[in-house]
Amino acid sequence: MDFNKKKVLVVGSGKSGIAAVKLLLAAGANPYLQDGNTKLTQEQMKEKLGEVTIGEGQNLGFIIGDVEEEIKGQLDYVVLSPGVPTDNDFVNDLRDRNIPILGEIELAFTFEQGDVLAITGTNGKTTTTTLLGEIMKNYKESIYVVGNIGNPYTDEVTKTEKTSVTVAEISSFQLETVHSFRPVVSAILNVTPDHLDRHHTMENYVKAKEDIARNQTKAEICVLNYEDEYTREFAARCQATPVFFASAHELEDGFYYKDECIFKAVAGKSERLMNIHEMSLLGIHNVENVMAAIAMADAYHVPMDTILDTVRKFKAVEHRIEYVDTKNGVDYYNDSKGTNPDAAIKAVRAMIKPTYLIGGGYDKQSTYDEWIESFEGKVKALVLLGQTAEAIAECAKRHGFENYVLVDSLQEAVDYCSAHATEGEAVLLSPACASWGMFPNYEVRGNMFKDMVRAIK
Ligand code: UMA
Repeated sequence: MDFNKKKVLVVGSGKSGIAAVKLLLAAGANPYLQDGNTKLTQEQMKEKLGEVTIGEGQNLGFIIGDVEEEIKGQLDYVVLSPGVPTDNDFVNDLRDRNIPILGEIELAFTFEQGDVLAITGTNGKTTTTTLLGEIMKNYKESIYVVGNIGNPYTDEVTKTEKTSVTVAEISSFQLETVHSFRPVVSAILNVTPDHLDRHHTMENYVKAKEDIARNQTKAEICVLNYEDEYTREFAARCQATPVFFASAHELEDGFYYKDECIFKAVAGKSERLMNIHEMSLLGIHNVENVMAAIAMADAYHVPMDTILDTVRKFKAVEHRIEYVDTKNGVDYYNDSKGTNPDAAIKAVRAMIKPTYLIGGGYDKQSTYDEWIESFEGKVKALVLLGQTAEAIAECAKRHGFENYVLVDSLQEAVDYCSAHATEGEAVLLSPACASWGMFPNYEVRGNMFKDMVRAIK
């Protein structure tokens, strides 16, 4: 795709939009950076962009709020940031004008020179992507770890070369706007209800996830979770060759977990790879993430010794059931990345001690019943904040869980827990909700939590 001299509207001035504009400028395009947040100023947008080189005859425009008709009429392409809904009136209008609409991932991929290994799924993406990135770094020199993990693909792609490998964490938001994106190895880790405010139906959400493999062929691999009904069924329809991993079934072919060990099976013959106590990650969900990363690296012909050595050395990623500190005999864990009920259930399951659970946040129209049911006597008190606090409290009451308290801020939640939790108990921030509304993202929420915990006397 040639962007030279093309007029391109980049929607959203977050991380992705900023990186996309830089890439487009380097490619000779005339980008407009637009943001729907009318509280922003052009100065702030320029500040976010930092210093950029604008070539002779090249233009860079900044738009806050509505885009003028005249500009819309001249556009060659539109690039959407992942957070921009693809079906709002603004995007529909641009689509009706037959302007090609690409996501930031699609834009980056048109510049990709090497191979791409890509991971999606409702939960486990960041851990699997980080681990696979580490495995690849121990195998090859030029490895780029990009995408939803927090590092825009457009920021890295111009560094890629024929022999490099890009390991990409791809969200359902990002998959809605891919067209030619084609990983040599893909993975769908699991699909449970999430982001239904954006995708509206589970069907749309599943379809977005499946699109990670839409351009793959049988010569390429798609790693799938055998225990998840959506991904198991997808294997039959998948364009790529499916490779399963399973945490509760012994497989004839694929990777599976049995008797605390991970096995690789080929045509019914199993080879034991490792005992899970050799690794430091906790919980069966992490065994699945590890099996997915092993399966992907194996599909890319990385020697098994290199793969397993990396798995053994790998530590949990930040904000994912991350141990913070012990204060007055109480263990504090940060699971700010538990942004949906399924992820939060996994964190509750991984807790061993009676737990004060801090939850609530942005309303993605999730249901909380299964999360509350997973407490099983382990959660001593539920401390709720954010837009969803009351809905979660109602749900808890329906399930007979009455020991909840509503607070106005994260600081108040931490204060409540430190005042009530006693020696031998634990405090877990695992909100089951996104951070948006109260915090810019889950990282900020997690870091604030950690600072507050460290400040406890
Ligand atoms: N905006 C508009 N119009 C809209 C919506 C948003 O102009 O209709 C503007 C906002 O005012 C804001 C900007 O767009 O200025 C934000 O863009 P964005 O929401 O796409 O956020 P980025 O900073 O570009 O970060 C995105 C991902 N964010 C989302 O998908 C919401 C990051 O994933 C990702 O790390 C980053 O690109 C780099 O690829 C975060 C995330 O929360 C971690 N992802 C969700 C999740 O994991 O559940 C999907």
